Amino acid sequence: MSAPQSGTIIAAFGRHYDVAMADGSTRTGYPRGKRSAYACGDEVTLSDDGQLLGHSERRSLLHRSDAFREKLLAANATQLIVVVATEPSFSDELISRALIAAENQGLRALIVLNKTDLTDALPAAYAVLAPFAGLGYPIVELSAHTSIAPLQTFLVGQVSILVGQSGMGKSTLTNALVPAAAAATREISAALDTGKHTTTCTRLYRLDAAGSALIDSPGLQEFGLAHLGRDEIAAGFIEFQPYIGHCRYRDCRHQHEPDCAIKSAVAQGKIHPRRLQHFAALMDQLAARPNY
Ligand SMILES: Nc1nc2c(ncn2[C@@H]2O[C@H](COP(=O)(O)OP(=O)(O)O)[C@@H](O)[C@H]2O)c(=O)[nH]1
Ligand SMILES: [Mg+2]
Ligand SMILES: [Zn+2]
Repeated sequence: MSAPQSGTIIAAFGRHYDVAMADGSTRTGYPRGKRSAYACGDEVTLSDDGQLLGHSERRSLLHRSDAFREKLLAANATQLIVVVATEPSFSDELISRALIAAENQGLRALIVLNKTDLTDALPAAYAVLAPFAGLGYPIVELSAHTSIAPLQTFLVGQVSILVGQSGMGKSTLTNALVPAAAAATREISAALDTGKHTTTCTRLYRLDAAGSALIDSPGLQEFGLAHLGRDEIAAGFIEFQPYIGHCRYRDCRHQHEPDCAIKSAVAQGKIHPRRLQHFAALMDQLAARPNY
């Protein structure tokens, strides 16, 4: 037996992983035990016979969860990119949730508004994005069919994960940014045609030799944050921070309590009402949790 080798997980499937090894080869890794505790982006050690022996300490870990299960999205990402589009319509609550997850893990965050070629739908998209535009999150407008140039400078030196509802154009963006991704997509559709099962979860693509990388994740309709507590959720609303601790009640939920600093800030136009609605929805979910 030779010594275990180290590598990086570049694709996470249900029960196995693709691991890019230092020598440039790709090997398949299998977790020990039933529960998969690895994510795309994890730096792992692999035994001779393909067992995953562990991962190094994560600089970040993105996951989403509901009351019943938790799903790891990516390890060691440095930037989260929420992809929305002029069409179909998208959920601004999902944007807030993704941003909270990013803030919680200390990731940079930005929003891509894709499909700007569909100009009729632009005003509506701008209106939905307005609450985020004022918060300092960059909003990069582009048409993935035409040019991905506006996004490129944001990717340099970052390990970026694309998240968003399906149909927003994440895969189109990835294919435009990474020629190898386009090839993988073709392989997958070919495999699907022949009836083979190829459920890709999340995939990491290297963008350059300096370590910039892009992670494409499958579309998500929900971004559950059941693994975060009340204070962690509140901390994810960056514009709330100056007001936190200034409500009359220490345990203020910022809903119906008197002398609420957050509600006052909303009334004064300093916090967008949609953002307080998103916060309230998260608090309701938290309260409905079995063991809260
Ligand atoms: N008009 C237009 N359509 C686009 C653009 N980018 C992607 N699409 C289309 O949107 C659909 C969903 O794209 P896809 O990349 O599969 O979205 P994903 O589910 O987020 O990965 C596809 O039919 C794409 O061709 C764009 O810039 N303009
Ligand atoms: Mg896709
Ligand atoms: Zn309050």
